[in-house]
Amino acid sequence: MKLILAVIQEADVKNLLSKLIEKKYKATKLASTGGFLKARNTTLMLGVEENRVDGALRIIKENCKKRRVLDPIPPYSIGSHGEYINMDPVEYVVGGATVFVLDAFDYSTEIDK
Ligand code: 2BA
Repeated sequence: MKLILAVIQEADVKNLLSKLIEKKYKATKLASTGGFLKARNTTLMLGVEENRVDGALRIIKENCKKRRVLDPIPPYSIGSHGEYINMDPVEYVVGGATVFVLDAFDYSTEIDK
């Protein structure tokens, strides 16, 4: 069994989850925050049989878009008189998805025995 962790943008969650559930994948949605931009995103956790990992990755790829976002907290610098000078906001390309695939064991099936 594998555990897929997928960090995705909030705008993609609804569509992606319905496609995954339609194909009988089980998923848990966790609220998360990007360390760099400090913007909210979503982490999906999927426990998947090894032979279904590629299918899940394909669905994630098909449903998570790249987007240009502006840093919500633009940088500033301090002028020679100690005044704040606002800098132009920086644009980043976020997504499609940041995905990790880990080895996993589903202990919940053991507890029932
Ligand atoms: P954030 O950390 O808020 O990063 C948002 C976007 O900012 C990134 O998009 C990337 O375009 C840019 N970025 C991140 N760190 C940077 C840096 N040190 N210098 C310049 N630009 C930087 P994505 O790469 O698509 O990442 C989207 C979100 O996925 C990240 O939000 C973070 O929550 C997660 N993520 C990405 N890589 C990760 C990793 N190696 N481990 C854990 N989470 C990760």
